Amino acid sequence: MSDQPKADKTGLSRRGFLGTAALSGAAGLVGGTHLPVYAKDDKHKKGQSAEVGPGELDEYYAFASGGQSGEIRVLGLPSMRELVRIPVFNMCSATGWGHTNESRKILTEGMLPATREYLNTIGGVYPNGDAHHPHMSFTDQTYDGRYIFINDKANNRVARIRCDVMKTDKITEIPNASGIHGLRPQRYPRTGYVFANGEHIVPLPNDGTLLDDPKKNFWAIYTALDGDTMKVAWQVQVDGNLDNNDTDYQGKYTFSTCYNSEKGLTVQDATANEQDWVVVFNIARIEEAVKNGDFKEMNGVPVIDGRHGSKYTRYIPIPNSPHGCNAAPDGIHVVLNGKLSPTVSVLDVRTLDDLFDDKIKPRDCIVAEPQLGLGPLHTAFDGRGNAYTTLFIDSQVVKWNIDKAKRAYKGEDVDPIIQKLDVHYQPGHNHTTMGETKEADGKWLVSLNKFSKDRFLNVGPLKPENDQLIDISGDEMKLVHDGPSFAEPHDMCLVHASKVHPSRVWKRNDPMWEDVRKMAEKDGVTLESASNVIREGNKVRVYMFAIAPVFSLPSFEVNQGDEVTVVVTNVEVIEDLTHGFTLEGHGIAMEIGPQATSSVTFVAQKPGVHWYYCQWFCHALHMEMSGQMLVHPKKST
Ligand code: K7E
Ligand code: CUA
Repeated sequence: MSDQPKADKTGLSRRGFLGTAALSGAAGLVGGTHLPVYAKDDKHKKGQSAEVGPGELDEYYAFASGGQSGEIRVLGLPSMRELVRIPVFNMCSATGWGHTNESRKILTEGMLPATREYLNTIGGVYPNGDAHHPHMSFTDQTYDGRYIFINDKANNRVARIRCDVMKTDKITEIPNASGIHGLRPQRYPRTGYVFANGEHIVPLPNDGTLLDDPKKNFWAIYTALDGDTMKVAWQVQVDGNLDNNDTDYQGKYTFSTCYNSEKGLTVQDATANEQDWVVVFNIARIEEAVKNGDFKEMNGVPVIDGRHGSKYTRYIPIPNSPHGCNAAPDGIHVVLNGKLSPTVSVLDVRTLDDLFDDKIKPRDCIVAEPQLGLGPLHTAFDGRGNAYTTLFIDSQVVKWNIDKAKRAYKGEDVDPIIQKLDVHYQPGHNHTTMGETKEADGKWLVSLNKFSKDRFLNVGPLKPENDQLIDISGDEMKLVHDGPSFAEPHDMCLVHASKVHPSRVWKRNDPMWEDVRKMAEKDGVTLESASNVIREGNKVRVYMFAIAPVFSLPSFEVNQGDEVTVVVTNVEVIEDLTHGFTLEGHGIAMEIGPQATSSVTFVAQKPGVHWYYCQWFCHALHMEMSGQMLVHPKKST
């Protein structure tokens, strides 16, 4: 680690910064350059191997959020090879996500009426999303391989991804809240609830009636969705704003940090207080409130008053503008990461019953507060009692021991810090293998660094981030791999491969194309053997199937102005034989996996011959897998 550039507290690489200044001074260059750092020995090869040979499989899936790209990326770990991308909140040129009827249904069905109205003015679906926090569903405190849930901060949504086919199947817009940020699935007994919080304070309801006096009129909302139905179960109105959240291992409490207890609208206002807080939500009491009607209904969901003095919440003061919120796999401790304070605060969940019964004071729930370094953002765990906290400003990951931190808090003369490792540069999230489950195995840690600066070939002003793989299996953390990533895997969830069981081909009765199957039945068409053009007024439905290297319809004819729906079924039964349907000049491309059906609807506006072709390489005669849509011009009257 010592041969790498060190970062200083301004967030600049000291070597990069000085190097730039020195070089541009000496050579009279404008802009300067960086000295490359070459790999020069194999010291990092000691410890466990991150090498996954050709044809070998990784031990873990990494589900990485795509940040502003709005998608999920699936990587293999420890190789860090990117395996697939799952479109979620984005539109996807390769798979047609956002264009096919199946995906547009998923993208619109869970939207609020006002949003749908707005979306009609921009093409019907949101083209973007800001995906931060992917987490797998749990059963009995560990991953169960059913779903990944992820938030969209940009457009206030929560999505669910089916792990059997690795596709998004539900998206819900969260009413009343703004800037859906923290997201965590319930760990016990199962998911269950998916908790998501709104980072930004807004009027309640946010309908234009209360636009001023934020301290009096603006609120943050904590939401519990039902992970099975993806409907909002309840919401809680709180003081301050909300940032990151987590849940306990017992199914009793869920927590969310607040960095803006001031309810300030500017940075100065929002950082004025020395302490903000973590809000603790009492799930059983809130469920009682829903049952007993102690709530206001707003946009169709029960909103419970959880402001100071409420029996449903408690506010525990935490220094200072805390950010990450991480429950340890011991099922007892929750780490609140201080951000503007060099400390993290450790909460013991066993104290919370007494806190809610008013037998103790909020700060009595804090059992350790080690000083770790500058800018603690997120903490991960190895299941051996150690914690790994990212220090954004110091550009380090610090390994520390929870028990020692507790002893130090009680006044014993022990240093909880075990090791600090430089990372490159400015880490946000970090994540350990299985580290948010009771099966935390302490093998690997990934540090998701926000800046790569000089670590990779220069690609211009917009650089990749750097996801670094760290071996934590031994006593010392060892940095073993730099992984450039583009805009911007924000967080990831590292799941042992034995937990996930994806299908090899689709099942023909998948609910994904239920609508199209019903439509075909009405039209008297069998999707698997279809070569039909059905006309109903100016609506035309074109059914075909795909088998390498042909579409069952080599051409079809429509009239200018017709609304055309093309339905393609891939009848291949073997693995990895994906077809596609791209219609030239119409902005239409869709993926059709083996045994899947996909459909798309458009208006045939341009008279002439328009070729369609298969865009997924499928056969030696893949280039020949094509056909023509003939559009007859409108008769002039
Ligand atoms: Cu730390 Cu959105 Cu996860 Cu950013 S939050 S780092
Ligand atoms: Cu079918 Cu390429």
